[in-house]
Amino acid sequence: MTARMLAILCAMGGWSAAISVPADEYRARRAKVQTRLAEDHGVLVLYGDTEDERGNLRSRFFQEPSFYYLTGWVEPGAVLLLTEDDEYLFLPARSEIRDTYTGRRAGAEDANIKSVSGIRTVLPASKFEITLFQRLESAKKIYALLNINRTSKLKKLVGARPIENFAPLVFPLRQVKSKSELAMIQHSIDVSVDAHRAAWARAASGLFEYQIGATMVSVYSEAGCERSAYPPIIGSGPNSTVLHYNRNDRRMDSGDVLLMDVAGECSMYAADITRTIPVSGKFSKRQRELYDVLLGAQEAAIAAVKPGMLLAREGEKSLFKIAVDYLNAHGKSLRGEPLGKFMTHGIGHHVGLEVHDPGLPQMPLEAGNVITIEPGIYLPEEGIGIRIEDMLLVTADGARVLTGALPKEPDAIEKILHARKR
Ligand SMILES: [Mn+2]
Repeated sequence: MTARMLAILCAMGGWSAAISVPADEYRARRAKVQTRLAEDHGVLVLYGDTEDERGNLRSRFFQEPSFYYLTGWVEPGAVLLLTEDDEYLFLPARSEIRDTYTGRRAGAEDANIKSVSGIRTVLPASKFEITLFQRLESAKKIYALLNINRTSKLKKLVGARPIENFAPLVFPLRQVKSKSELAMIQHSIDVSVDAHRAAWARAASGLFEYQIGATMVSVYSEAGCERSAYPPIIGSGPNSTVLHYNRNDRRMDSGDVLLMDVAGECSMYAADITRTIPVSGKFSKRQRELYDVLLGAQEAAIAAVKPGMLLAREGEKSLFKIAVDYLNAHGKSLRGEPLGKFMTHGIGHHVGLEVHDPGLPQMPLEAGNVITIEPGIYLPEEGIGIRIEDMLLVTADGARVLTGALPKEPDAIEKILHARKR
């Protein structure tokens, strides 16, 4: 879906219908987990986040991603209990005082709670313990996401019974994106591309990095996205060489490159996009030379993406190695060193409900994965850092670039910068 189609749908009031995961899909995800639970007579206890954990004063409440993946439930304090043949959602008791602060929250006693939640049995949180113990009578295993706070809470309840990590069951499911997830990811990408274009239109010497940040965040906020997928990284000149620079408080100079690693999270799904442009509108000879090498490395890695390849640093299937080999074979530092060692981070990661979605680098890619390919070279001595980051959908026999609407060829970038009204 294009940004324009989406804007039309929004104007028609069709937003939530166009961009959401159907209730059936959440049920199907739980059913997949239940198949696994049936195999080893397991019970899953999944705690949603509470407001104490995530809802501090600086951020609104956001649901724990795997909990959200299986339920779509966005209110705090819920617990999911899944057995091979049953499902329960436990909700905190409603409180009128709390509701005056937060607005009315759902409660287990609500008449429509089954259809609102899509879960077969919804009970008040006070029924959690007794229900868990009933279901544990015939169970052999307890699965939970291992997290210090939540695991200790559960351990107190179940005593000596061992708790198994749920992550290896749910993470592989989350790694393969559905059609509806891909539509939501594409929407996050489209509005983030718009944010980059707005930044390009504004970038100029004399401006502070945070002003570029303000412009970018406002674009995806205007589009209804709930937050940045990660703190915007806007590094000019020497700051472009700092990988997770996010103070964004330097005034830009005309000879700088400007590295922008910025994207929104919309309807819970993240984007992750980096481009590097010349503040003046034209790359210097050296900047252009390095940019061309890095783009070549990125294109070599992208061309190699297909099921079976790895994000890992080692091995013959390593996409990282393809990029580094290319860097080593092209261009040099001022001291004559090959450029590979200046790529000081990994080649990419999975993206989804989290910007760094679950996925171990040594796990072979499979169709349906959404990943980044983001080589970078960072030369502090020259004050030049360049990263180009695209998002890709791994397909049956290759990959499709999802962020292709944002140019990365240096001529195309310069042309757009040149056309700015000044
Ligand atoms: Mn990234």
